[in-house]
Amino acid sequence: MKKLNSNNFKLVIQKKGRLADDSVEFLRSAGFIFEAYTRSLFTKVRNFPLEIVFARDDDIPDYVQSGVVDLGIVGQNLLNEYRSKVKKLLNLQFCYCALCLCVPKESAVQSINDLKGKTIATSYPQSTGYFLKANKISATIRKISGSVEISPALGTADAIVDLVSTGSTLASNDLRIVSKLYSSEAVLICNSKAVTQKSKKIDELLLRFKGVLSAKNYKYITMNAPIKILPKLKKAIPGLKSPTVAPLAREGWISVGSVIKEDIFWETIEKLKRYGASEILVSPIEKLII
Ligand code: PRT
Ligand code: ZN
Repeated sequence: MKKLNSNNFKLVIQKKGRLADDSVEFLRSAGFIFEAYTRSLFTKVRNFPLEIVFARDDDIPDYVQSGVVDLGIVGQNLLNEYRSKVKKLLNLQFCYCALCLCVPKESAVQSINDLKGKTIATSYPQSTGYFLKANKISATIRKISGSVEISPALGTADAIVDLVSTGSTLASNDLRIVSKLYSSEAVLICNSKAVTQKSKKIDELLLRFKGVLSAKNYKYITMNAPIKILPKLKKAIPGLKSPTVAPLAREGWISVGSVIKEDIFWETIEKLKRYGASEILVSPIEKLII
């Protein structure tokens, strides 16, 4: 039987499920080359001294906290639920969802204050407990491990606390959201000792991961424009530093290139067009080291 080498640098990801494919894709986009056989317990990264361990997501916070592995990728929801003593290093911007308190559409419950004395079914009993306590509401928590959304229809609960992402499960079960307990996304976590003992390796990894995330949040644009509108363009493109400007064969015209943030992308493009820029070319960025 193949065994994990206890001296190697290790990162655990979900073996199968909603986090699994995106975690593999994220690691590959950070430049790591590895096989992701679903039947093996772990795999070696070929071009970096790192072993990737595959596990059930519920076990990930514990593996990292106990030091069985150095790092892990897991939903923030599990950290909140287990109150794990691990260090969160980075939000990874995938697997977005929210833990929500929901009731049947026709329920008389309008706000969380109406939950007094009611029964709430959930796979997140700790998070639900903290939430009720913080809001000084006394209600019964019924812990179940799956298909939480059918509990009200079965008559076993008045409300549920469950993860919601698209909202389609709620809609198909005639449920509505009363309150959001917290938002969640995939996060990179680290064993608290490894943070100091293996800081050089962790920094190397973080540089790669941040490069991937920055690239996701930026685009590269180039455009042609009359030189006289350059001051206006510079103002409109709050680029990383200053834009690249090159003369064009056409008299009085220049080519301008810059990195631009995704979230202000459309409003900036509109401005650029209005000012007189043309042939605006937009390209994705593979990695961006700031
Ligand atoms: O086998 P293992 O224990 O590893 O996996 P699992 O079955 O416990 O977890 P899995 O794969 O379902 O989810 C892994 C992680 O994905 C969660 O811990 C969250 O961090 C994240 N995530 C993101 C979600 C969802 N979105 C999500 N929508 N996890 C579960 N859901 C479920 C939710 O419970 C509900 O049943 O999807 C349904 C609602 O989805 P929508 O899209 O209809 O709103
Ligand atoms: Zn799980």
